[in-house]
Amino acid sequence: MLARELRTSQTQQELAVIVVVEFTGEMRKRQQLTAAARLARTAAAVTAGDEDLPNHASSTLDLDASRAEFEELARSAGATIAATLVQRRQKPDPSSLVGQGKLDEIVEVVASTNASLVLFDHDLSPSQLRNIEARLPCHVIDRSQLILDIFARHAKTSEGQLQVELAQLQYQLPRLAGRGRAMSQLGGGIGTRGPGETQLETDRRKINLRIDHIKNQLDNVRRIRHQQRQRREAVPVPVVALVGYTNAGKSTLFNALTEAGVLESARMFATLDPKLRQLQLPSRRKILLSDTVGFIRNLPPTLVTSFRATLEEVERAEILLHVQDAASPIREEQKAQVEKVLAELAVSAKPVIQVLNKIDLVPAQDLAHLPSEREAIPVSGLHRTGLEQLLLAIDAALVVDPLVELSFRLPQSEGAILASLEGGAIIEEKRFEGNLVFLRARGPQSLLNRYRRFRAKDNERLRMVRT
Ligand SMILES: Nc1nc2c(ncn2[C@@H]2O[C@H](COP(=O)(O)OP(=O)(O)OP(=O)(O)O)[C@@H](O)[C@H]2O)c(=O)[nH]1
Ligand SMILES: [Mg+2]
Repeated sequence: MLARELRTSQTQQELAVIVVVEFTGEMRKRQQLTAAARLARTAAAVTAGDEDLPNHASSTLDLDASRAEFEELARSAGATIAATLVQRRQKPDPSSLVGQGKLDEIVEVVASTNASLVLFDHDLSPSQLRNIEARLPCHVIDRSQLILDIFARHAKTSEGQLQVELAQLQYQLPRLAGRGRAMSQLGGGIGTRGPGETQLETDRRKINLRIDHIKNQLDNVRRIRHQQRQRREAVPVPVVALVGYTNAGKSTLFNALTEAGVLESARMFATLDPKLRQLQLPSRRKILLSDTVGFIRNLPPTLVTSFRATLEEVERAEILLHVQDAASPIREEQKAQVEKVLAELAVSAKPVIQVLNKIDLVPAQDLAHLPSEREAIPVSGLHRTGLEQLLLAIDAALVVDPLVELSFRLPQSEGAILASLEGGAIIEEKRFEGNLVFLRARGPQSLLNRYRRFRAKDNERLRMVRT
């Protein structure tokens, strides 16, 4: 299949040289971003998280952390790391990104380690990619291509696979187009179609056809999803979406909360397709909990678009749980990155519950540096601690279908209704009066309203209940 040929997944079990680059000019931009994130902390934040961001971590720590993150990405893609080279410069070199001196060094290291792959922790323009490849006997893959490759490995449903393929093709196209132009000049006026066209131009046309085909298929898949959703919304169950940086522990927490068997993995991006499970809160109200794909800094824009379906649940969620890795040295930066993506999705006005996951990994003396329990709920998805407080916080934040208290008097023969009330509400009081049952129930308005015809008129109580 065309996508298989084009897919950049040459990375299986490959020996890779990693090149981590940091441009001091770009760092300044990142600091501005962190400052912007502080401003963006909206009044809507349920936990009123107003903790001050600490001064931006020193840039050395920054570089170490992003190097470790990229190495983990490379391993997720199946690469074995032969060597890591670090380059810091003021701004990117237009023709080779890293500059001639560094490129010479990369060539040497590739030769001495026999690496079959060079991975750049930065995107390369089509011409940079060509220039670097011209100097090397092996494949060169940039950051976006690597992330796409990992996405491709983890896409499980046909929708996910289509989305990844679309993103890969869209990423390939300009790179191929650049080379295609050069080739057609060599071809010399033979024309752009027909038997005389170059292989790359044929490829480009095939890619465009394939892109159109995938878009059609995706439209169909989405239409079906939309119909399923409408059916689901006939019985309104609010959606609560887990969001967060990749590897923060969203799927682990999702599992812990729902006991559902969703794939957990130490590899990054283990979740690519939306996961949705129903769950009952302490108030007996039901929610749909949605697990999502992890966010990462510099997510390729084509991916953000292609993964819209994954993030659709985020867009329609009533509450977001922002899961953070409390033990990560760059937690604040990861948080800012996630908030940036949320802002792009125009969902930053939604209530957000901040969750500090992996609290079990935080040494006691460091706990004081984290936001207080009032601002962010400490949990361990792995050890299943703090879950009760988290469920209570979700309950408190839920405004649709508020909790009400109502008394009923109904015949004992109405077994189905009794079971429905006892299953869906908290029974505060229950007594038998001959053939009748008196019940005082606290639960979701939608449920209690359904049986209003059995309201106990003599002792009527209908009031909002604080959760
Ligand atoms: N110690 C500890 N490890 C955890 C905890 N929660 C998750 N982990 C580990 O962190 C790793 C990543 O967990 P996942 O649940 O796959 O993370 P995720 O956020 O879903 O990752 P993506 O789907 O890739 O974005 C796994 O190795 C988990 O076992 C926790 O509370 N404590
Ligand atoms: Mg996951």
